[in-house]
Amino acid sequence: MADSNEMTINLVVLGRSQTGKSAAGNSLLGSWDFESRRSPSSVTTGCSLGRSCRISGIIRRNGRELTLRVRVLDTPSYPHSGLSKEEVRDTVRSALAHHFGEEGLHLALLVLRADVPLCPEEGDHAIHFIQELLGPTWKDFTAVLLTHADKAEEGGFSEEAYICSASSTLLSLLSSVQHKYIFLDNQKSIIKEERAIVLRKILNFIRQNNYQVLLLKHSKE
Ligand SMILES: Nc1nc2c(ncn2[C@@H]2O[C@H](COP(=O)(O)OP(=O)(O)OP(=O)(O)O)[C@@H](O)[C@H]2O)c(=O)[nH]1
Ligand SMILES: [Mg+2]
Repeated sequence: MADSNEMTINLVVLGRSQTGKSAAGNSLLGSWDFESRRSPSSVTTGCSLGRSCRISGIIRRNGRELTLRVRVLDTPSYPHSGLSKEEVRDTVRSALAHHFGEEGLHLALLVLRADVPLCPEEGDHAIHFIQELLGPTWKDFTAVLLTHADKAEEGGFSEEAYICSASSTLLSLLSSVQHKYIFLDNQKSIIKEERAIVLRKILNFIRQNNYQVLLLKHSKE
């Protein structure tokens, strides 16, 4: 996981089209590695790995400061405007095995828009897809990233009020991942301080899971 001074965390962003997966990847990396734009068709068509530079001031262990490195795998959406479910699944599966096969995955971030309700069928599809990718322990390795927090706020919802009014589908999803969720305004989190807050939350989730990693092997079906 880390040498004595450094720790690397491996993350993947998953979710529907135009939810802000690539933007979230950029926010976490503090870069513009991934193409992110509004579009009537799915923008990301393949997986790509982005690496952050060394980040200090985020994590301490045994009284010592560690340097953090973040690796994020950006993925095509599911469902996708131009790829079948099987194509997306196989692409993501093989990229996970390729990039994180040896070190393992710390956390999958299921990206949902905070300003759009999560409906039952959509929730089921997302869960089924993550289950297929991560296997039976998916709940331990999944957190929900609620992007467009700025839009939800414009609608008058603080985080607390948002959760009180959220759809039962979202609440049940949050409950199944042990309430690991983060609100994110991708337009703001490129700011260093905002990014540090989000990274600390992610590290907390990883700590809660005892720094376990999910080992993802190539599999043929
Ligand atoms: N206001 C606001 N806009 C956002 C936020 N996150 C993403 N966006 C915008 O939403 C649009 C789509 O973002 P992407 O990052 O391309 O979304 P994606 O999920 O990667 O999209 P696909 O690759 O097409 O699946 C872009 O114009 C982003 O700037 C956010 O938190 N707030
Ligand atoms: Mg994208």
